[in-house]
Amino acid sequence: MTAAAQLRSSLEGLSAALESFQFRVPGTGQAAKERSRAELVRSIREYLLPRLDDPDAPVVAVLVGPTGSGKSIMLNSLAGQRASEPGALRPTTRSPVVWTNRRHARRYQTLLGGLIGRENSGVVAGDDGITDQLTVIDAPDFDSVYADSRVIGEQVLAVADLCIFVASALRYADGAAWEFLDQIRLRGLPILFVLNRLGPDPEARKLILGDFAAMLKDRDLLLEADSSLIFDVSEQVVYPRHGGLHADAVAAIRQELALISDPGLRRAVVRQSTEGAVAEVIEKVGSIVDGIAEDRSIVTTLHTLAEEAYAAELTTSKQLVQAGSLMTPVGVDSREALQRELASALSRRCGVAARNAAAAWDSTDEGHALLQVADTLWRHGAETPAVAEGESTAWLDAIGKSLEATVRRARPRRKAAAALATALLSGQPSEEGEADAQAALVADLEDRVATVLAQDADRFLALTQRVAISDGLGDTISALAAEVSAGAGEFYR
Ligand SMILES: Nc1nc2c(ncn2[C@@H]2O[C@H](COP(=O)(O)OP(=O)(O)OP(=O)(O)O)[C@@H](O)[C@H]2O)c(=O)[nH]1
Ligand SMILES: [Mg+2]
Repeated sequence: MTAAAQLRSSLEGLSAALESFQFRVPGTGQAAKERSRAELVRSIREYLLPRLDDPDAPVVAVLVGPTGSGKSIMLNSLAGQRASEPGALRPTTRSPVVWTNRRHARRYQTLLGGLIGRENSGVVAGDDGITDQLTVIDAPDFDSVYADSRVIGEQVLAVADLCIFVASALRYADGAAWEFLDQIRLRGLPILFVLNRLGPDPEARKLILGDFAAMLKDRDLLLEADSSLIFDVSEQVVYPRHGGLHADAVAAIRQELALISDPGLRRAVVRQSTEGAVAEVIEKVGSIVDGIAEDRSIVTTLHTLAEEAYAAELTTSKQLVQAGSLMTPVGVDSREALQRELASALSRRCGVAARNAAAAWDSTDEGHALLQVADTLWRHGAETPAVAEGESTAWLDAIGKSLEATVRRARPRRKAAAALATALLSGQPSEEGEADAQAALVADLEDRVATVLAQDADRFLALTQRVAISDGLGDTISALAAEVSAGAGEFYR
């Protein structure tokens, strides 16, 4: 197998393992854990695998930056056409716009899990020479009031080979931008910096550009605090015809992007961005594996808490049976009434166990959250009365059977059985019957209490099973990540 095929197949395996489960334990970290799992799958499935399959596909450059910095205007200026609608209302671009060559347009129809094709977005295809080897995507901002803007921005970033960061000279130093840039840097993406809307005063321009360059250098985003590494664009008229600036304003940026047509440079860019993406995947797998371990330990704890509550209740119930106080069979002499009373006593014990188990869960964050979705756990299960009914009938039948040898006729035997049951439930074994046989009947009752409790406990245990992540999956994922890492070592050697 070639190094590329090897890396590809280990990434496939890793992605499949990451898709084979979900973080289901509710509570504080769940949403974040699920998001990072999904992001990881996306960057493998939507970026790395297609990229490794087709290294000669156009380089994807993504325009990113704060809302209103001029990203859409920048795309229109590069394209010389109204590709993306710019606007005064913030934010304007709500879903990505792809500017590409007709030959490549089909590639992007299904990109980004259907994000493209929504209202006000889509694929704009033309025949500009620069798009032979380059596709530019205008992304939504990352800092607007719309939370989904940010999520979409991150998804677009995941498929990028290159970033064009557009900042506005009016406001280039704010927090959200740095946070976002950090994310890009972690991903190892090459970045071009554009400072837009600079004023005409040369002194002020020098100052602002120098300041911006120094800030980028401070954050390891530029090698040198050298303002010539930043593309400067003056505030100027936006042509209504194409919603962009005069071609001269972006000539230097276009020239830089045109270098991509050099196969060597393109390979280097793709290499840097895929290598960065692989490194990021491997790093993020670590926190997924930690998350799995965390979920597993929470599930074990909850499982144990429920088991302990039911085990404690079984002990108590057995003591009650021995003491003759599981129920008070006062005035109960008919078999039907006894059966009913015993069944409801068994359900009551389950109710006590359930309340204790739920209270134990409630004292933990995750247990509390699980109880929000399963609030019937505070009471005995809906099936429990029927199960209790069955067990109490079976116990009375067993008593009847034990009397078959001594009381031959059915009617008197029923009466005798009710009397013996009453005696046993009161903790006062009858003097007439055999002691051994009576002890066995008490033991049988204890077993039946255990059966009813166990089926009631199953509700708790089934719920923990439902949110549990299977044993060994964390190790499997770690091993697959190690394989990816080894494959990358070979491939990027
Ligand atoms: N006159 C002038 N206006 C500009 C210039 N650059 C940006 N603008 C203004 O900034 C506004 C926002 O530009 P857009 O290109 O829509 O900004 P954006 O970064 O795409 O914003 P979002 O889509 O919200 O993220 C435009 O409506 C223009 O009025 C410029 O060089 N000259
Ligand atoms: Mg825009």
